[in-house]
Amino acid sequence: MTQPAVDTPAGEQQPVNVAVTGAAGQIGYSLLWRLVNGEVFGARRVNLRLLEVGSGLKAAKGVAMELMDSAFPLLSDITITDDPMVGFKDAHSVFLVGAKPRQAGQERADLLAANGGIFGPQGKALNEVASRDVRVLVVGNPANTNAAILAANAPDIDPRQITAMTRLDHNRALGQLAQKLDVPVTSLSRMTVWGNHSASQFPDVSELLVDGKPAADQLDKNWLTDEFIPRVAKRGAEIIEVRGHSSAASAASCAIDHMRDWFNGIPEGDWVSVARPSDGSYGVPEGIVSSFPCRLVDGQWEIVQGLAIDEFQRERIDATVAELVEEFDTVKELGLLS
Ligand code: NAX
Repeated sequence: MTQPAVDTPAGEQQPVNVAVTGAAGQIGYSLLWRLVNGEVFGARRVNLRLLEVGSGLKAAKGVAMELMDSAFPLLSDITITDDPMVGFKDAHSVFLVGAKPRQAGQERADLLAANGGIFGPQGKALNEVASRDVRVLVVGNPANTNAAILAANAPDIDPRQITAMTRLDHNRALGQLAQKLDVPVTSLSRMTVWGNHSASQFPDVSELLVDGKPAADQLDKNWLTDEFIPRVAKRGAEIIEVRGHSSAASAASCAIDHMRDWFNGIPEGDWVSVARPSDGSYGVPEGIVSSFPCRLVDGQWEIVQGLAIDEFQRERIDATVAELVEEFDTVKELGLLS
């Protein structure tokens, strides 16, 4: 279903095709408005593809109606569909937000299998119809392993173009640190989150800089291990307890940060946390989608090399990677990687 285009000024650049799954969900409702306001794709006009399951199509239509009512000059066209082959056609930027939530009492393997039923076919569709330079961000949980399934099912797309979101964990860490150090977040650089977007993740301040100077001596070790690391790792559960719903606006905002940086670059000398297929760096097995410190090189997220890893870091990285390996082995046994 295609909505009539909102009038747009003639742009000099080609429009960008942006697909969002889970478009009628709560993250989608915060995300979509910021995809058409120019902050990610600059002055390029945007063709939005809203993907939903059948039962979500009516609500997606309502969201599209509100987008039209907002009269964004850069919004060119909206397509609403439940078919990834339609939604991903020639897509340049893809946000995979829709996923199967964990049911009460559900085994992890069953959750992985249910999501494999979504991300396997979506990977195949991307492989077949997306633009060859497509940039993909998986938000739907379990995000890392969903991205691994996706990458395995899209063999013709460079695995570096398939990422999962740990930018929310990264930004949560920056928020906590800025408060503790009483500085603006803009004073902080070189924060790293390693591993899985789960409670096993390792928010690591070993390389953190405050106004360009090492921050580690300004932070108490006990505060880091007993308060900071668990608070960042369990922030999602804390938000649910206090707000009564899972993180939505913050997740959307961090998805915007991730894709904006991917299209526009990050400050010289800094890095951000990106979950991408491992190339074996820092002892993380290849194929596993793990969070790493990453910089952009020729438009691709490359893992920052040569960081010294001490015993404490090694233990924490190994623990979160072990969880990812277990998830990867499960989806492999379930035949979801091809
Ligand atoms: P909602 O339940 O509000 O929305 C999800 C939407 O996805 C629903 O409208 C549903 O119909 C749709 N959907 C399901 N399967 C689909 C498919 N195959 N194709 C298209 N649409 C489909 O969830 P919301 O709060 O928006 O969260 C979405 C996902 O983000 C969840 O998996 C959630 O766990 C995950 N999160 C990931 C975060 C991260 O940092 N990586 C943080 C926030 C969030 O928890």
